[in-house]
Amino acid sequence: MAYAYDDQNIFAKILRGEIPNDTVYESAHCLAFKDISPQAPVHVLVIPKGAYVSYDHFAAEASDAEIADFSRAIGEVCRICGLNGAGGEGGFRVISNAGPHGAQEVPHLHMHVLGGRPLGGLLA
Ligand code: DGP
Repeated sequence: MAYAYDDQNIFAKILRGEIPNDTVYESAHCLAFKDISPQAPVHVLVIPKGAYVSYDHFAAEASDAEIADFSRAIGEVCRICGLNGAGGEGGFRVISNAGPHGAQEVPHLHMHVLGGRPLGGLLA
């Protein structure tokens, strides 16, 4: 299927430097910045620099380099923010909303990285 990307979405504007962001991490293919409306002590959004609407779009059309970089970026954000999912104390959640059923607000692929408190059950 064809994926339509709206280059006027707020994250496209952040990537173009048209609106500011609080950057946590940047790599060749990704930018990670603090969510404007944090739901936890750590709430970072990791986005690819490429024009992808959602994870299925990204998986279908991104290069292997972009996919690897995105995966590494999420791990780097966890490391930078002191989140550790490998047992013991703490932990985190990575989630990506897509489309109307996923309650996606911004139509540019983003992973929410949440942590710093017990997050409770996944489904409300
Ligand atoms: P979602 O529902 O998954 O599309 O979440 C979009 C998130 O983007 C939401 O948690 C709030 C955040 N957000 C919206 N506008 C801005 C913005 O201008 N700057 C930042 N940093 N975050 C934003």
